[in-house]
Amino acid sequence: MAARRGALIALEGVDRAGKSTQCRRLVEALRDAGHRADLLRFPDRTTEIGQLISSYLGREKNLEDHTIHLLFSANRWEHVPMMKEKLHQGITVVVDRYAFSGVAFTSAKGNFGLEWCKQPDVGLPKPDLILFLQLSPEEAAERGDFGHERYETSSFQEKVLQSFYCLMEDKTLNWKTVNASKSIEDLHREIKSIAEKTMQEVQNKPLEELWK
Ligand code: ADP
Ligand code: 2DT
Ligand code: MG
Repeated sequence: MAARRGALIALEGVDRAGKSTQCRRLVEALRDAGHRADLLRFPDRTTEIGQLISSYLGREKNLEDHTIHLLFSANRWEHVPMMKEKLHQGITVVVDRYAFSGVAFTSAKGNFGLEWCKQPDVGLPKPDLILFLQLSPEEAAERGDFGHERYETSSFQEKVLQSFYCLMEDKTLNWKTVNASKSIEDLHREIKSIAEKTMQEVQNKPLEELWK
């Protein structure tokens, strides 16, 4: 029998929903519980492509809308060999944003159909679980102001949210919505329990391809 594989778990949600906080807590807790787990964030701003993306987000550089979309996707593809290797070695990979942010943000610009936006990410490792951290714009506002990066405005974020809802209608994906207005600890406990259940369920199943 093939060795048990790790699970691919993505966290998505609106700005300030707590994705980065929960990703860190989840990986720590899984490791404390004796699982092998690693964290990845997209965009990964440390690679050459990531640095270009970072200067775009920081408004130091302007890039044409299709171009930046493809760079965000390329930034995921450059990690695929390493992600597959980890998963097949039994390491659970937690990702802070994934292709769903890619599609939601570009399609929120208008003039971009969801299908076009999805194409570059077709065939990426398919997440076994996508946790959507749901938080109202009012509650997000209580967690501090927007930063100064591109996309950080309430009107744009509202469009992004509508695109996420469209993507969540795809029943071939394992979306789970969690209430992100809970305390960090309560939300963490809920996420850890869903993650461990998924890890158990998929360990003997083949890794699938996204949107294929
Ligand atoms: P995201 O990565 O989704 O943008 P972060 O994890 O960076 O969100 O959290 C945004 C801010 O909200 C941070 O200051 C963080 O400490 C705070 N925060 C995160 N989760 C919660 C929570 N459950 N309740 C209250 N504040 C939170
Ligand atoms: P953070 O680093 O704070 O998460 O912000 N984005 C992200 C895209 O437009 N396309 C993508 O494919 C991804 C992964 C969301 C990163 C910003 O980049 C946006 C917010
Ligand atoms: Mg974050």
